[in-house]
Amino acid sequence: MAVTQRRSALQCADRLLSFQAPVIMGVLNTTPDSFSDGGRLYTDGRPDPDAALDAASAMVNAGAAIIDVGGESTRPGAEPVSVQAEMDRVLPVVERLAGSVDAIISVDTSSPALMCEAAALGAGMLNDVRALMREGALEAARDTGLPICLMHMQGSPSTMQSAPRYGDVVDEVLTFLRARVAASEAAGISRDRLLLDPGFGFGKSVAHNLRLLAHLSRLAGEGLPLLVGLSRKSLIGALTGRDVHERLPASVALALLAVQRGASVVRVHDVAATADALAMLAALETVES
Ligand code: 9MG
Repeated sequence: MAVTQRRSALQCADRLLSFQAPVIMGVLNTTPDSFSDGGRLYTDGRPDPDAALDAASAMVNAGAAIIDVGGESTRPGAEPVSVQAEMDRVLPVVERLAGSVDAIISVDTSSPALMCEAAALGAGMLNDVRALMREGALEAARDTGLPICLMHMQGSPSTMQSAPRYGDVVDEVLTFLRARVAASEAAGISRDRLLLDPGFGFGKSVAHNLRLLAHLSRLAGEGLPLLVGLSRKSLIGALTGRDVHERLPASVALALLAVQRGASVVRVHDVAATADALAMLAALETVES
């Protein structure tokens, strides 16, 4: 039987990210229209780097090892944003955070220009919901030298939830991610810089999301760290009837379920509550069964 070798750490610019314990990635949206916390970091209609620093520091103090800074809303139905608008939102925040927070700064972008500029300002990771499919993204990401999260999405944010269709969602996500790993390697990005993400909620029905979560260990079997984002997503609304601001308990439960099924990194809004839940899991794992 093949034994999957799991990586124990990842070099993220000048910081080492250890996978000895599950990693929490805190979400920092610089968008005015994000689905759960849009506009929170705005003062007088502009992104406020000091407010971003306060929010990031609070997440780091609560247990986040990565802060994911995004300037494009990818909620279902979101309209595309110009690269310039995305850069204007994200770069001042990356510049303010890098060197000031004790965490890796990840940049959630598909834009090659933003990848390069953010890396030059001190970002330590790239998170691309389009898996480096935009023209020039493979080369830009390669040249940053940073680790990259490749995520699966069916369609685009503006239309992806209208009628997602799969034969077998797990097989198709796996096939797509393998192809993107191969494309990355062909472009000169070594496999040991990559993380994989099934893209919960990105062109998936509730049934698709549940099936992916149930079979997450198959994706973990690829031997690359798995990053999973389920926090406050619409499947929770569909299954509980809860509004986006009432989804903390279910979000924490899903983070725990994902880690139990092989996720190395959980992308969350509610860092402190997630850290407490993961501490309970870690305590349980110290007991011999
Ligand atoms: C930006 N973004 C929103 N949801 C996400 C998810 O589930 N995974 C990743 N990698 N990025 C996400």
